[in-house]
Amino acid sequence: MAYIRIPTLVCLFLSTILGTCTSADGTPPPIFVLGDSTADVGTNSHMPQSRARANFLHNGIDFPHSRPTGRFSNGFNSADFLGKKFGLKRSPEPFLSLLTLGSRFKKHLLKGVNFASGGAGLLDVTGSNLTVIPLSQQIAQFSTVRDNLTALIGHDETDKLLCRSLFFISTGSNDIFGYFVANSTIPKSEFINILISAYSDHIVALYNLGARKFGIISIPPVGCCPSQRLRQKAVNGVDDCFNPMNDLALDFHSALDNLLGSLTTGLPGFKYSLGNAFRMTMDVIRNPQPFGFENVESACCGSGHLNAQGICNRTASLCPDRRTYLFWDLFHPTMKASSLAADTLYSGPPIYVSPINFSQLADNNNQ
Ligand SMILES: *C1O[C@H](CO)[C@@H](O)[C@H](O)[C@H]1NC(C)=O
Ligand SMILES: *[C@@H]1O[C@H](CO)[C@@H](O)[C@H](O)[C@H]1NC(C)=O
Ligand SMILES: *[C@@H]1O[C@H](CO)[C@@H](O)[C@H](O)[C@H]1NC(C)=O
Ligand SMILES: *[C@@H]1O[C@H](CO)[C@@H](O)[C@H](O)[C@H]1NC(C)=O
Ligand SMILES: *[C@@H]1O[C@H](CO)[C@@H](O)[C@H](O)[C@H]1NC(C)=O
Repeated sequence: MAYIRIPTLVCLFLSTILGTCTSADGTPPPIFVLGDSTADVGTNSHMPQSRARANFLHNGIDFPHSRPTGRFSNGFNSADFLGKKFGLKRSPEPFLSLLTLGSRFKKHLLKGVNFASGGAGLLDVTGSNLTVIPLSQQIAQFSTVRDNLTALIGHDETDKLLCRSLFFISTGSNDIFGYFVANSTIPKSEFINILISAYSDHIVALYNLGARKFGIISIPPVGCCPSQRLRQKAVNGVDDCFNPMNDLALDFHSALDNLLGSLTTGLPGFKYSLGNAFRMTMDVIRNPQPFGFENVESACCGSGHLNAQGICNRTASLCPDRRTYLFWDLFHPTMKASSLAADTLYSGPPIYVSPINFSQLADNNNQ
């Protein structure tokens, strides 16, 4: 046989040089999701000992069949809406439920996996009191998935699959909550450095496992969530966002922006898109009407002042029109807010998502 076969090694070498991850047939990219409750689609429901769970009503009231699924939302969350943008029905399944799937494991694995765990953060200490899966452990789980993929389709195909996969990470809010709950004496700038250094380690670990395309969602104005408005009232006696927390979120965003820019030079083929959750949410809070929101201060589901003194559960009070609320419970956005966020991440302008948006991140013809 006298045909010339280009060795696989050369192809991989070339694709590294060119920094491209191509898909021959244009199939949607697999999606791997890591992070916290904004993206958890049932991880913590698999851990009965976890104190950060949402697998009970009124959570899930707007999910198909009004089913509580462990999502901290009245329905779908951002991971679901991002999944839809890339051709899935919703978010990929949680890692912990894939383990129970048996023979259907493979079919699901090839679409991607969701590792996000409510209460978790960048630091292992964050949420440790609640029993959650910190980011480092989520990455260890991803490493297992990579082994499973390798066993299914081999090394080369796994490398190719991961190269064109999207890795969405939504984390950091709980680290900031932790900083204030612990009344930490670490100076703020030093704390930001600790978080950014941890983020850098996590991204490099994922890169070393084959991840190339990162869709990163930074910290929203956590000081404006109903629970922190309560804190502001208690501490300073005024109705407003708790601004020290927002300042930290803002500083985190610029530090993360710098980090990602600098990682680009050291990691061949690394590609990212950074969603500015602070700015997108703040713009809605300052000017809610065009987005269809009528209440951007209270929780839709909860109890007490701003519906933020108690958690959302079956006996909590529920707002009449959930589509007009920004916040579902004392910490989390409504399904409507999550849908808007996903739209902006997918196709928004550079003020909200940069240097490219998530649709461009997935686009192989536009490297
Ligand atoms: C982001 O996404 C859209 C849709 O894919 C794309 O057409 C557009 O050029 C991007 N927007 C900006 C402002 O870069
Ligand atoms: C864990 O809980 C204990 C007691 O409830 C508290 O003193 C400690 O600060 C908490 N640690 C963290 C990291 O939140
Ligand atoms: C996935 O990989 C891990 C670690 O190699 C292994 O223990 C586990 O059995 C695999 N699961 C499946 C379903 O293949
Ligand atoms: C937090 O720490 C400061 C000084 O370190 C102290 O004055 C303040 O009372 C503490 N607040 C709480 C709620 O523990
Ligand atoms: C709901 O949560 C509140 C605290 O916010 C608690 O008092 C109440 O017992 C809970 N209801 C149920 C059914 O667990």
